Amino acid sequence: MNLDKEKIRAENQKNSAAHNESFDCLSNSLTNQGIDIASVIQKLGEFQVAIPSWALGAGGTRFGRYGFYGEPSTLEQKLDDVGLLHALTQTAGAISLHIPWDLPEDYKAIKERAKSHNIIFDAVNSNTFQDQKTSKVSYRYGSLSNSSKASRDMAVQHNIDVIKIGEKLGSKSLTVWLADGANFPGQSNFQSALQHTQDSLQTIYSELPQDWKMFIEYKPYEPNFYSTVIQDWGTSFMLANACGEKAFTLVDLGHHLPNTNIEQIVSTLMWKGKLGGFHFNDSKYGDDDITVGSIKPYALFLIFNELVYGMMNNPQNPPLAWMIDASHNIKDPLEDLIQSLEAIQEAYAKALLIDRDALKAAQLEHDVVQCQEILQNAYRTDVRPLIEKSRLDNGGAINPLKAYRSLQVRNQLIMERGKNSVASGL
Ligand code: RM4
Ligand code: MN
Ligand code: MN
Repeated sequence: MNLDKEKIRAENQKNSAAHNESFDCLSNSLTNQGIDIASVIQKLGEFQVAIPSWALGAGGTRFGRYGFYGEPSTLEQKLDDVGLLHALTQTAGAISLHIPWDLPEDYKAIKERAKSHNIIFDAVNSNTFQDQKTSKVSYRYGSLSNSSKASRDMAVQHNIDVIKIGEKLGSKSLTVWLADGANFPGQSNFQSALQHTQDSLQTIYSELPQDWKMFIEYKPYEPNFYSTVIQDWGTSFMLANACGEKAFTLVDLGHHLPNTNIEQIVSTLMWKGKLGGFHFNDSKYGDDDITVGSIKPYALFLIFNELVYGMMNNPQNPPLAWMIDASHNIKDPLEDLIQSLEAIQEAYAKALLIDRDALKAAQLEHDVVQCQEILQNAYRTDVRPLIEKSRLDNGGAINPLKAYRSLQVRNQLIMERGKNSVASGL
């Protein structure tokens, strides 16, 4: 289905009085503080986040999966869902595909469909954590790191195939996330596993088109519970350096041990010009993949503080590929993604409000109290009217969630697709 612009406009009519009132009030107060509101609103509009194809259906856990009615069961329908999100929010202008969950059949039709929704193809993700029915060998004991050459070769070839698929769609980057590791001490030799991984990544890298990037994602545990080959940012950074200047580290917010200072990792990588991609989600314990900002919104704000600082001060770091990597069992996936997009925009907007000159001065004076005041003054500002304004200016909904419900989008999807359609993926 397509969301008619007229319908969104009609929804906005209902909310415009309340929006205008809160926007006027906030813009007066921010202008008095010397903030250039127009530039903040423009930056918010430019900030586009890719939606992963696997977040459009309900995710599962190892205890089961509760599907959601009207899930997209084809790649075309997944594109339609991202199109709906983009029409409402104007911030979801890209999709990230996972191969082979999303194998395109008719490339021309797929590209046209994406174009009709005004969405582009972001990073393509390879999958060497599941054996396919046609696989001749297994990833049971690893893929790029496997001690068996046959398994490594198959994983390398898969990544090269994924690049080829991405090229046909107009993607410009490959994300490699490895499940490789060990479940028990002694199971594998750490150094050989790392050496094999480096060799395999270098082979894949040598097949990367000139204008492409490779993102290397790290994760400390799961599905292996004793060790993961690319366990942390340092390992990813080291491998990216071993590959070359088109290889970068990818930070996924859920891929850290509890209480890790993620903002400091972000800062270090940007300073080195090696932060390439970013996966948003939130978590309480591990890689929980729940709605962005639902558990630790202040941590997200502090991360955005470093991202904004890096975008302003680190020309050595290329523009980042932003993606939501969330998926869970309970909510309507589209409502969940709308909430995540809102949380991302909110943290970004707050980080844009930080008075950076004042912060620098307070840091140099060692005025610790003032440093905290400056950060928290930005954090405590209710920036939602700015986000509403940016969406409104770009043809989106003032309140996407309200509009989604009032336009009965899910009911229409169920009518089109049937109640029991199931999305491919996790
Ligand atoms: C992993 C990781 C990857 C994602 C898979 C589905 O934990 O976050 O980015 O591709 O999950
Ligand atoms: Mn991820
Ligand atoms: Mn993950």
